[in-house]
Amino acid sequence: QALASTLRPAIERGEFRLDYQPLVGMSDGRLRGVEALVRWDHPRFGLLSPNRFVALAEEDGSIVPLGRWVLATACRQARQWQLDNPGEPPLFVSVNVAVRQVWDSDLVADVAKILAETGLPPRLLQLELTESAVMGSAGRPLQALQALSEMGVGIAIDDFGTGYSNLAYLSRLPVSVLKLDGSFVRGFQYESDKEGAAPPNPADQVVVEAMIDLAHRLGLTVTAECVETSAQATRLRSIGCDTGQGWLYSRPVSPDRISELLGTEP
Ligand code: G
Ligand code: G
Ligand code: MN
Ligand code: NA
Repeated sequence: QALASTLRPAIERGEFRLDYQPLVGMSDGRLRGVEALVRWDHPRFGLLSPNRFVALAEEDGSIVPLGRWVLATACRQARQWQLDNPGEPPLFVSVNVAVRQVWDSDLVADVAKILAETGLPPRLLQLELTESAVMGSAGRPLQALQALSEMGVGIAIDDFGTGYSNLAYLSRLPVSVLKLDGSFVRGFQYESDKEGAAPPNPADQVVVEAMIDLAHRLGLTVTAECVETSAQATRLRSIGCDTGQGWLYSRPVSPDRISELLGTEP
C-alpha cells in the first residue's frame, strides 16, 4: 500500500506532529492533563488523521518507531510545560500505545530512556492501552505493565466497557485509570441540554454508575470520553466520574494552544 510504504521515511522527514486534547477534572473543570494524538502532515494528501494510518503502521511494524517518536515528543512537551509554569500543578500527558509496541519492542526500556532524557517525572506520564492489549495478558504484557507501574507511570485502559466481567480481571493488573468508552457517554445524550430531561437509554446510566462505583472500590479512577454536552457532564459528575474529555471542554489542539490555556488558568 502506498501510504504504508512511506511511513518510515516520513518519520525521519519529520512529517508527524502531535495535537493534545485536554483532560479536565469533573469537580472543578480545571485542566489536569492532555491526551497526545498523532497527525501526519502528508506532503501530498495534507493532514491525515490517525484513523488513516495507525492501523497500517501496526500491520507493517512501523508503529514501533512511530510510537517511540510519539512518546519522546509528548514527554519532551510535557516537561517543557512543567518548566514554563513553575507555580502550577503540572499537567500529565497520556499517550496511546499500540499492542505491537508491547509485543515487538522493549517498551519498558524505551519509556525509561525517554523519561531519563526528557527529565519528565514518571507520574506525569500515562499510557493508554486497549482492553484487548491487556486481556489475557500473561507473560510479556503483564511484565511490562508491572515494570511501568513500578516506575511510577500510570496505566489507563482506553475505550473501556465492552465486557463488564473484565473489570474483576483488570483489577488484578497494575491499572490506575479506566477511560469509559464514548458509547456509554452517548447514552447520556439528553433530548435537550436541560436538567432532568429523560435520557434515551436509562439502562446506560445504571451501568455507568455501577462501573464507576466498582472502579472506585477497586482503587481506579475513571475518565469519561466524548463528553459533548453540559448535561452529560453534570450527570457524570453526580455519579462520581473523576475526569472528562470531549468537545464540551476542547477538541484536540496544538501544543501552543495548551501553553496559552496554561497561561490563563486562574
Ligand atoms: O485523534 P483521533 O480521534 O482522530 O484519533 C483516532 C484514533 O487514533 C484513536 O483511537 C486514537 O486512540 C488513535 N491514536 C491517536 N494517536 C495515536 C498514537 O500516537 N498511537 C496510537 N497507537 N494510536 C493513536
Ligand atoms: O480511541 P481514543 O480514545 O484514543 O480516541 C480519541 C479520539 O476521540 C480522538 O481522535 C478525538 O478526536 C475523539 N474525540 C475526542 N473527544 C470527542 C468528543 O467529544 N466526541 C467525539 N465524537 N469524538 C471525540
Ligand atoms: Mn486514547
Ligand atoms: Na479512547
